[in-house]
Amino acid sequence: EHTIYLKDYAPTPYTIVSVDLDFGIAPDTTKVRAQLTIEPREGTAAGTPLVLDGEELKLEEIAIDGAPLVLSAYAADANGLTVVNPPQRRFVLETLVAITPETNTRLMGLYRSSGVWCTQCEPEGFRRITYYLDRPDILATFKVRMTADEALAPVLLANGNLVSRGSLGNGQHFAVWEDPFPKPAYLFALVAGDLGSITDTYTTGSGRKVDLAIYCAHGKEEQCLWAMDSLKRSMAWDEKRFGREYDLDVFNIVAVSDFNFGAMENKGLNIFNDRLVFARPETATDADYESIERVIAHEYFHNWTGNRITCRDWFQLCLKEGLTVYRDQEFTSDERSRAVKRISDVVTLRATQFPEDGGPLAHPPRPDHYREINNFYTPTVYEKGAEVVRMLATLLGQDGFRKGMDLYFERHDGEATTIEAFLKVFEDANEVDLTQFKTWYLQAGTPKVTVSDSYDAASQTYTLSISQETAPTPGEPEKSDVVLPIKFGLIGPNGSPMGWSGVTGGEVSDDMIVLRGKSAEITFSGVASRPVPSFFREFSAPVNLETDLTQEDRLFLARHDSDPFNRWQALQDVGLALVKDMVAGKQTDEGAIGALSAAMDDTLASGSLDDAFKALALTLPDEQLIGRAIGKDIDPEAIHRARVALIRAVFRPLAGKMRGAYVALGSDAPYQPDAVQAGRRALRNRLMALLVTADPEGPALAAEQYRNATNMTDRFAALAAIGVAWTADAAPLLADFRTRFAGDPLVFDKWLAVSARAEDEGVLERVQAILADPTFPKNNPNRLRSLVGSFAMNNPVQFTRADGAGFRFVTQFVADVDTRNPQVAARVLTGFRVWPMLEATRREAAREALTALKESEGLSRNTSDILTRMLG
Ligand code: BAL
Ligand code: ZN
Repeated sequence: EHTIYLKDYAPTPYTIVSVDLDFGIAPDTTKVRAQLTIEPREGTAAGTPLVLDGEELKLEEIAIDGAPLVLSAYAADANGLTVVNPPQRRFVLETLVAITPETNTRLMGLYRSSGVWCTQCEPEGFRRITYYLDRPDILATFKVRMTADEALAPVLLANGNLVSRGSLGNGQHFAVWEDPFPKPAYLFALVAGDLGSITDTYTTGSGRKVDLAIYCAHGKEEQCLWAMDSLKRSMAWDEKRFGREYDLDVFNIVAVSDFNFGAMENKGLNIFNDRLVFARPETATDADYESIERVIAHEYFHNWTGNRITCRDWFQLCLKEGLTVYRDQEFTSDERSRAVKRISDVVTLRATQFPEDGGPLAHPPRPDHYREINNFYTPTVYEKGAEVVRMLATLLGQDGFRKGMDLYFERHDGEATTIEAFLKVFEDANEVDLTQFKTWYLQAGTPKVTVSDSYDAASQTYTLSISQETAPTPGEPEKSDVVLPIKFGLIGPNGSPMGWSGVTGGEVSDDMIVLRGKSAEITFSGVASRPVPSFFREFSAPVNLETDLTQEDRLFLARHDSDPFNRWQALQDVGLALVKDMVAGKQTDEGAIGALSAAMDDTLASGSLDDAFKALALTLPDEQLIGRAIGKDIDPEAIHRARVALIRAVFRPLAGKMRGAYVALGSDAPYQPDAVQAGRRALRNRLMALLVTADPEGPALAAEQYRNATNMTDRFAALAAIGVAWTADAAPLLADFRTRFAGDPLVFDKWLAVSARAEDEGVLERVQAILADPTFPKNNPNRLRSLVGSFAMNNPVQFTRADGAGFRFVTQFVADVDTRNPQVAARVLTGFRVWPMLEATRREAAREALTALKESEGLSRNTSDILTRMLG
């Protein structure tokens, strides 16, 4: 089978130095004339064929240096074009191909979305536009000419700077764009359509005036203002924090409705899924505003980490993605609250990456083989990749990290490079050895770190025994020890930090232990009384931690830890321990529940904690996290029941205070998406959601909030609480929501997502009916993911129904969508990754559904790759 290995990497015998493209854009058929200036590399033997990638292209002309090729000089097939005996000097290969964007439902290459021609080329879409060496180590300059009907496509955009444009007199017009920066083909982009826009300017630190524009469907212009604001703040932040300025005269963003990714960082022409551009208070939530800000920043930051310095091959994907996620996380931390951002990111990591790393699809941030690269745009490459960069910054300190980044930009600008080169700049800038650190990139799995402690009052010594262990993952039976930065502190009985006079047995600084080996025994001397330890402050490494802390110790940390992350974590741990006992049917520990209730009460009443933090602290671990903590033979229904029971036990006694706080948090201030207002709404909506579960008056309160809401954050929070719990108000409020926002597809997505997450048994039938409606947009990735993706990923009880109906529905959906959009199909299928952990009946039902799918004819490589790995 078609497996690609990192060890087989070799440069191509020929390289492309410049590209001239001429697009004749027209409905049904678009013609692409390409003139590729090609050179043999030094050492390429005469007679070495030139092999170009190409898919779904109709070759109409082919010539070298102006002379048409005879039939025997080339061969074209379903995978590409071979020129048998190319010249052994610089030459120009000219091809003319016909393509049909209108029938391109895969949304890779050039396609048409709501009338707009647009492209998606990462990772391997450019080969669906023209014959090319479609791999990231081929860096060429691009000049692009486009012609199109003036009325159908008044806007003509491509990468780089606009060189010329004009009318051709016959209803057609043209534009020429030139990108001076050599780039890989995956960063190519083109847009042609009838679009509105907003414009602005930004002047860089060195005085370059940049014209900014965001293009969108007519009528949506004012919904792009937040994205524009976010873009300008991103540009300023990258100058201040990383010394990186923008490098072209224009920066364009286009919002399109049909898009597989969230967005794409094409040089000077970012293309966005419109859900990550459009925002207004009536239709977008605070979470939407924050996502837009984050993704606008992420794509912009790619201009340096991804575009100026790109990847040598797709195995290095996390070189640009992990690093750029780290950068966007830092941006959000600086713009909003660092502690809240860190907690939210860890919640996401645990909800997406940990299950991947602990299941059948586990892979290292830098894999060493793949069958389908599209299946590696994963939480591991992105989120764990960011965690690895964060650990590097933690180990080296902010200054050391910045020195390394400066050297990275200086040394590798204009290159397609590797993780090895990335680590080398930090080694050289800081004179350290990162050989062992590299293991983080090469090995899958979430390490488990176990810590136990003992205190000897007579000698005033305190000893920690720390060890690490990573369980085997598919294809990796043996694991190496990783370098673990363990930020920590010792807390004395009065809640203050405790010092020590000496330390032996480990690598310890004031606030960090670095564990490199399998285990260490670290003894602190001069410790006057038994401390309570706090480990992995700021979640300083992506691990699972096991300690022998008691519930009392944890509640002590929740109150006294100077690290807000660990205060939050301590409450999570208390709740998790209780709910696990409840699932296991152990006698309810009333004392411990009362103590957690009191801690929640204190949190709510605190005058020093901010609202956004309180909202997170008042959230108990979700059902899927509880399932993973149990680890095997899990029964999602039992977990659901236990969690609901715990919420009632903890919060019912606080219901009166919570209602009071809920009322007090109400505000008439006009909506602003800033962190302070958003935090206030987050806390108020958290209280509302808890009351829906814990207080008989809760559902009525939520329904009233729904009706009176003046912004989508409050309206959607109420709808979600009611719709997911499927109370008596759910059906009428969902119906109201649907008609109230009919005609807004992004709000329809919210309706779909809540509809799919309802916890009652009828949900599957309703989801099937929604999908079967002939008006349902069956080719739009956002709609499909909102409905079926939400069901498979976020409805843990009904997706895993013991009768297997949830599983069968999803596999049948995958088989159907796979024929049109394999990327969407494969992504939804990953929802099955929980299956090996389920109890036997559900596990067998899942196996049957997956096995039946495997027997379908003609599955895409995307889907069959996931399926094969899923079944092990
Ligand atoms: N490069 C694909 C979209 C993103 O990660 O920015
Ligand atoms: Zn990215």
